[in-house]
Amino acid sequence: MTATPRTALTIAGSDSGGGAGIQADLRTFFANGVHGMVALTAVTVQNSLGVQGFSEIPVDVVTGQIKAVATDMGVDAAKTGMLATAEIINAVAKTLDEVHIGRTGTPFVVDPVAASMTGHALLREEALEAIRTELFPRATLITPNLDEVRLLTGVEVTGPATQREAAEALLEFGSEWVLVKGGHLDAAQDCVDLLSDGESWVELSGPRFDTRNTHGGGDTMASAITSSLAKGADVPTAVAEGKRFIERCVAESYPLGAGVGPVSPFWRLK
Ligand code: PXL
Repeated sequence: MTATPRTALTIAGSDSGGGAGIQADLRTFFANGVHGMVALTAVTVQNSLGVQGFSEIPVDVVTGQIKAVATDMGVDAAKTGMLATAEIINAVAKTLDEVHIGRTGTPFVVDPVAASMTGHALLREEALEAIRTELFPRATLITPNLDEVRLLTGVEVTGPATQREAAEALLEFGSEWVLVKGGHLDAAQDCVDLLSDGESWVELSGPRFDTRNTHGGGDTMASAITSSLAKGADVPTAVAEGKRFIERCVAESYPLGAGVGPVSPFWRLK
């Protein structure tokens, strides 16, 4: 018999194109040697050119999936991606408490997915408030990109000072840690992410790669961090490992379809 690997749960939507959403999460968990499990929240219709629409999963089916895996198989770390509606967010938050995911329990990463890279909304507008009030206070770590920072706080990040201001504003919502990702900043600069729990401040700097194929990048980074947390890393270590992982995935991204191709964890398997 083989030893059972650590487990990670993604609560997120499906990308029919296979590059983002649960597909990105599962391939990242797999590449990191973690057994991935899913609570599907929505099914998007999309390809490399963008999202054509989506349909959400009934709320009791979303929460049922979480309870089913948590009560039997056990969850070493969990993350959320696309959650679609306030109704799903509220029900997920309540269920996470029941199975002791988040807060002082199992490490819990919230990637506050609001829109696809091409600008298609993946979250109904009134759901933003539920992310702030229901999910952030339960989160070990939240991982917004700069568009999500603007939506959530109104802060327009243009450099180190506003990046810190954004992190402080986000921590007010009650997560333990925040990672303000700088990937969408000035294209001429290195890619600098800022991690903080309000006391320690860590700048993570890395190269920026010249590619248009970055579909699924945010999901892949959050899943890589979740994989490390599932294996017992502390948050600063998990984020540093996630950053190194996503850099390679962006460096080895590939074209697929006429639009934006996916980042890729295949290098890990070579
Ligand atoms: O990358 C954000 C994202 C998350 N989840 C789903 C998506 C996307 C982007 O398109 O489709 C299902």
